[in-house]
Amino acid sequence: MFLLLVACAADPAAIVTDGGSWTLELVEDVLALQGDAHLTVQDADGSTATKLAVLVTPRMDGMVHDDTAVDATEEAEGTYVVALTFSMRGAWWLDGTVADDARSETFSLPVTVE
Ligand SMILES: [Cu+2]
Repeated sequence: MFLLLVACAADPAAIVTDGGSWTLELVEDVLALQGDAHLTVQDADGSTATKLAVLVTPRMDGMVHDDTAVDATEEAEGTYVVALTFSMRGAWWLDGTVADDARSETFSLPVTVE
């Protein structure tokens, strides 16, 4: 009998904000030390989520870097772009908040910086 091992694709999983209102996905497979990250955001019903305030703070497990929160801007409907600078390569998290007029929810999205 064959055991088929399927490698995990680099395609990052979609992340749901802690209140369940929005689903975020990173467009890029990996991020550069400096550059734009694009996040697509959907409502709970799967429709494009527009006019949100999205704030992103890079974080690395077990390390202290001088990382500050950066506002994302809506580049296209439901796609938010944020200019990030990472101080080293490796496994990072994009911690952040998504908010509309009624609520604010948090997320943590794993990313690889090369
Ligand atoms: Cu580090």
